[in-house]
Amino acid sequence: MPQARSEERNQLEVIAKRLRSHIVTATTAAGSGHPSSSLSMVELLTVLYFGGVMRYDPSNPHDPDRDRFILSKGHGAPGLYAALAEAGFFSTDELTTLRKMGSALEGHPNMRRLAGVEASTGSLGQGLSIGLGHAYAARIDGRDFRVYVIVGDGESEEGQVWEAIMHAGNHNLDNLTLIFDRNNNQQTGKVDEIQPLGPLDDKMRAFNWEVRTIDGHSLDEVIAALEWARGVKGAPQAIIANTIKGKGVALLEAGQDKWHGKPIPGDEEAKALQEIGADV
Ligand SMILES: Cc1ncc(C[n+]2csc(CCOP(=O)(O)OP(=O)(O)O)c2C)c(N)n1
Ligand SMILES: [Mg+2]
Repeated sequence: MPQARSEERNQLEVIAKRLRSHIVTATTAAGSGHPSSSLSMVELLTVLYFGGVMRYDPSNPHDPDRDRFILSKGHGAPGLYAALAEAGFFSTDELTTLRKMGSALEGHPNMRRLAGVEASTGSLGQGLSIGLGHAYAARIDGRDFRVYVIVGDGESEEGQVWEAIMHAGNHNLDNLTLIFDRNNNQQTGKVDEIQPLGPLDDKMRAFNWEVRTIDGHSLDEVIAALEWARGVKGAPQAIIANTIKGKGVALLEAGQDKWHGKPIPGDEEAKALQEIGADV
């Protein structure tokens, strides 16, 4: 790897650790929230916001030419907030106001209260349809912005997700990238034991999407996949990111089907932060 490239890559690793650390401290301070669901998408958020993928300007958050990121699995809000704060949309000091009365950092993202949030999500299944609308708007308005949506694998049981997939494929929306956070777990157990998604890649191809499956915790694979997505013409792109729910914290990784929506207890926090290895 050339020198400059490897320095950027190291910087991304540092940012990923910072995001993990913010996720843990904010949810533990709140005494509620979804750290494990946030931790599984840290590398995805890191590359989208800090890997030169998305075009955005925190001082002009409504720029019509900005790229859009929509967190359809809105309960992963602590992850989104950590990325937005590190990106400069608001101060990282605010992160520990998560879920407190009066804070704009609500349990689920509220686009009316926080710059950088593109869609108010949390009711699962809706984000891809919203992203589809933005992608269409770009086409109609002749703008070249791109739209990225992260959907959970449990969330993919929602029918509306498949309506949006069908529509985007039929209408060749190549400015739309869907990333599945494929952590194999949902709220009450394993996706495959509740509602198996089957061969997701074949299903997406059948809906006229281009597909790639990656290790969602490999920064290099995430970088390469998002680069690939930007080059695809004539079809929307799906990235199936294989991830681990609670990635980076042993306690959560060991019980991926048991920690949904639960913060790390205060007396386990220091250990978790040590495991993450963040120096924030
Ligand atoms: C329409 C709707 N139904 C149920 C819920 C409650 N709920 C919140 S998170 C979740 C599980 C989501 O699992 P998944 O999409 O796999 O996300 P993960 O946390 O694993 O990343 C459920 C059922 C919700 N928020 N919205
Ligand atoms: Mg899941």
